[in-house]
Amino acid sequence: MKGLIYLLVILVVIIGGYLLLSGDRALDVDAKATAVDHDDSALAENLVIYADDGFSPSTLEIDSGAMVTFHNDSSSSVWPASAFHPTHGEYPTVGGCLGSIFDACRGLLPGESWSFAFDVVGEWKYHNHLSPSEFGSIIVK
Ligand SMILES: [Cu+2]
Repeated sequence: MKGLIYLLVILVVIIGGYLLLSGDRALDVDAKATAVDHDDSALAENLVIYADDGFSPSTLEIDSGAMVTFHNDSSSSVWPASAFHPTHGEYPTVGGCLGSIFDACRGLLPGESWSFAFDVVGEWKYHNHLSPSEFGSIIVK
């Protein structure tokens, strides 16, 4: 009888310990998955990647007011700016360093990002001011 009680106590400790540990692990995995999902959605939203072969996607469609992040994933600097080179005045806003506020106003080093919110509906072409034959467009609905 005493042996049976010891066996039951040991079983309860083992099963309880297992449930406790696996429960903690499940919580950790959930927390990590949530954090990664959050980061991914923030990054995936309206992201233009500049690589050594140019801007991708070359055309991006967004809602008015949305922010677009230009990320330099290349080995050289990139300077996103409104068409047309060299006046940069197509995006119809005054200010910025040349013709409009849609202008990073400097070269972004490899690994750097620059974000801009588009408030004007239309199709807006842009280019790399440091290599003006590379361009893309943002369609704002
Ligand atoms: Cu330019």
